[in-house]
Amino acid sequence: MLHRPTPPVPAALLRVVLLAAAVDAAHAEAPPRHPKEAELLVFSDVFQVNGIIKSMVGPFTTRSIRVRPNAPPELLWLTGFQMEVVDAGGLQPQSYEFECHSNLAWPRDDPPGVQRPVGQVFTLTQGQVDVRLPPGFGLPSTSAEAIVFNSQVLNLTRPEEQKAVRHRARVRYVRDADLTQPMKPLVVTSAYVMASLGGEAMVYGVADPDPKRAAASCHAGALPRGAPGAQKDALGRPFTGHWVVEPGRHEYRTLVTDLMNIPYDTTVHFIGVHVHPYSQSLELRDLTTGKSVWKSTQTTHPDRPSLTNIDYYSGVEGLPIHAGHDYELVSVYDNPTSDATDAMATMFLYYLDQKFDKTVLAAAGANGADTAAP
Ligand SMILES: [Cu+2]
Repeated sequence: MLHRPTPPVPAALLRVVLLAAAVDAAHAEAPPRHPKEAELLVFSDVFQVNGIIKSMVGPFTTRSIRVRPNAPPELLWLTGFQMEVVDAGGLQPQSYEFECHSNLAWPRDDPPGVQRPVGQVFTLTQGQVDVRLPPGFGLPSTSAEAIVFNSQVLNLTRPEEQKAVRHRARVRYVRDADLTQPMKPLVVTSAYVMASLGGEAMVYGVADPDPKRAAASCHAGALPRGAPGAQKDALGRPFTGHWVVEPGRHEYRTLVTDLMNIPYDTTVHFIGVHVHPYSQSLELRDLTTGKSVWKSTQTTHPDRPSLTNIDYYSGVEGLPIHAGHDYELVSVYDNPTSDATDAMATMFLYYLDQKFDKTVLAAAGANGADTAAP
């Protein structure tokens, strides 16, 4: 998980479904493209797959990219991201079972006058490999920024496999200069489920929770082998966003109010979801109202640990979100095997940026603000 501190569809909702039978298909559905949308093609290095590669620990590529490398600096709107697994030559489609995740991230330093809460631009995961913001919405950027492309290979299903594959991704964007109507700016924040590594269930960041918050207590869990270390909450207690899932069905909760850090009442127009195989659902709940904000469901192949679908949200109308409310994430995993597996459960929330000032970014671009990659 890459975090900095450490989508008109009919009505408001568009569910994107990649059928179980289509795990090797080239395309999932995404919302309609913007009439002026362009794409940048990006390739990972060649990944050699020799047997099983667990989640989050396989070979990966990290590289800085410029969306319009040879053009003068200008204001751009990032509108979507799509990936395919291909052979080493870059042309022949291969199974999505070789996709762990593909990320686009902002450079380490934001342009002057711009503050982005998390580093994420877009994250794709096996089961959710083709996403687009709703029509008329974008993530503002400048062509002078070196955006970071990161892609990691996976193989949970083919122990005998000996194969070289690459990830081929498309970064979707619209030039501000091509617009006839202004884009609505979105900003990304995130929320993720965590396990307590302190030996007992704890509420993230809260020492003495009231009963409502106490119900969103992180379960006591363990780090999978090879996973990076723990992160500490404001009270110095260890947690992890990547935990071990024992056989059977489990429900995990986390209080995510502080992680989301919503600065004002606004609306969410896109939610990307990152989970691992055997995840069944991930729901964002408003603890203040007691209502569900949105729930994503997932499908794992009936015979093997391969995600065939992860729902995401992309809506023009949006989902109201409030600065003074408490929120929890509820993740359900059902591990049908007799062995432990591992989990992550993250929502990337894209809310309407009410403070966006186009002139600030335009000025940064015009000055050629050459931002460094992490
Ligand atoms: Cu993960």
